Order: sequence, then C-alpha cells, then structure tokens
Amino acid sequence: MQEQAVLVEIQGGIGRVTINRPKALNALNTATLRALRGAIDDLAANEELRCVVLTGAGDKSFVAGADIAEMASMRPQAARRFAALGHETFDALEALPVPVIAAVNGYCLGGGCELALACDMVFAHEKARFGQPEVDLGLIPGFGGTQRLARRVGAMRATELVLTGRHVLAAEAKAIGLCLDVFAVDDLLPRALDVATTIAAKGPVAVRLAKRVMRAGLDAPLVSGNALEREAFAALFDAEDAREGMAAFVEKRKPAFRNA
Ligand code: DAK
Repeated sequence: MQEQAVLVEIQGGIGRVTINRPKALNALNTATLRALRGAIDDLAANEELRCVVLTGAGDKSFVAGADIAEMASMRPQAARRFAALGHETFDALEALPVPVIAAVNGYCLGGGCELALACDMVFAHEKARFGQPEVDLGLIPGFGGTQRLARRVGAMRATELVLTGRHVLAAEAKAIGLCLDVFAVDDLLPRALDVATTIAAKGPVAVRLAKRVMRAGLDAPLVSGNALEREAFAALFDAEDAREGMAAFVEKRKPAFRNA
C-alpha cells in the first residue's frame, strides 16, 4: 500500500499535519499538494479545531522544495497548473480559520520556505536551513515566494534571498524575521505544541476572529483594517464567550469558553 503523503492527527483541538515523503526530503509533488489541500479543507470544516502545527516527516527536512524531478519535464501549461495548485493550497492554508504554526525541522527550501511563509508563526530547530534557491535551477519561486517573502522580511532582504538563492541558517532566519524562535532539535515539536496548547485554551471565537482581521489587515490600508477591527470587536459583544471571559474576570474565576 502506498504511504499517505500527508498525515493528520487531531488531539485536544490541535491538528498535527505532517508532510510525509521523507525519502524525497518531503518535496512537494502534485500528489502531495493535492493531499495537503484535502487535509486543509477537512481542517477548515472542523469547528472543534483550535490550532494547527505543521511539520515534515523524518529528521532532515521540513520540505526541501517543489519536486524538481516532476518539474523537470513540465512545459508552460503544466507549470502554470502546478503553480496554481501550489497557490490555491497555500492560500487555503493561510486562510484556515485557526492559527497555523510551522515547526521547521530541517531543510525549508523553495516551496518549503513558501509553505512556511503561508503559516501564521514559524518555529525552527537549530539545524534548520531556509532559502529560495530556485535561481540555482534557472527558476523563480512559484508558490508565492516572490510575494510573501517580502511581506515577512522586507523587500530588500527578500530580493537578496531570491536573487542569490543562498541558504539562511536558523539563527539568521530568526534575526530577519523568517522564523520567530529557534529551539534545540528535540525541543522543537514540544515547544510548538506548547504554544498551540496555550492558544487552544483562549476564547476560540476571539482567536479565529483575531487571525482573520490581522490577516485581512496585512493586505489592506490602515483605515480599512481598523474598520474591520471595529466591526469584529463589536460583533464579539454578541458572543457568549466574550461575555463569559469578562464575567469570569470580574468574578475572579477561570473562564469556561464554549466556542459560542
Ligand atoms: N525535489 C525532488 N527531490 C528532492 C528534492 C526536491 N526539491 N530535494 C531533495 N530531493 C531528493 C533527492 O533527489 C534525493 O533523492 P534520491 O536520490 O535519494 O532518490 C533525496 O531527496 C535526498 O536528497 P539528497 O541526497 O540531495 O540529500 P542531501 O542531504 O545531500 O542534500 C539538499 C539535501 C536539500 C541540500 C538537496 O537535496 C537539495 O539541494 N535539494 C533541492 C533543494 C532545492 O533546490 N529546493 C528548491 C526546489 S525548486 C513553479 C512552481 C514551483 C516552484 C517554482 C516554479 N512554477 C510552476 C513556475 C518552486 C520551486 C522549488 O521549490
């Protein structure tokens, strides 16, 4: 039986998604992207979900890029379809109603770096290597890297990384904002899960709304972002959880959120 290209496990409201092609360093071929898209759609429909942690199988790689062997024989039409599948998949990941944490456990190159860029938070272990090395292959990033990298690390650093293709070690990735924190190899997943658990204990309606408004604001002028924030903030005063959260504070007890 063929191994599943993407593994999903849900426990305590936390979804663990693992890209599972360790023999190819979890490179993203069409089948893996389709499996990831399917997993994302299932997670999006899960009302009990609170947070997602995304990682790569094995001990070497998060995702070492789009599958170069598959791309090698593509002509423009197939390449356009492949890029569109990557865009749709990563857009769907970014639009998941709950926060997504990337646990970058090794190579995070090309399409892998673009996958991390579509996540809300990125943690890495000390042996992780990031980069957009597509120019080494005579290519450019095709899964959103030319757009999302600049939004995360600034236009000039993104330009340098895309044009040189150089690998960025974990410490520098943290310094330039490509990842949030760096942990020892064995600590990465537990620490990422700790953060997911912390988020999972907060008001679920508020967490989803905060993500939605912040994401939308990144692509909007400040006045529009603030308008969205006002509406979302006001809407929460109709939500049971906000009433419960504020009442619990006043009554000096822990809130019991019901996702309502
Ligand atoms: N694709 C396919 N197979 C890969 C792969 C990849 N990206 N990366 C690694 N592998 C495979 C290797 O071929 C090898 O397979 P076997 O030979 O064992 O069958 C296995 O994984 C182990 O790799 P290595 O033997 O090379 O392992 P090392 O530790 O020596 O080296 C490495 C690790 C990560 C430094 C090296 O594997 C490497 O340089 N990999 C390629 C990294 C890379 O260039 N990534 C960017 C890929 S390009 C577009 C759409 C998308 C994109 C662009 C355009 N359009 C449609 C327009 C995106 C492009 C990319 O992501």
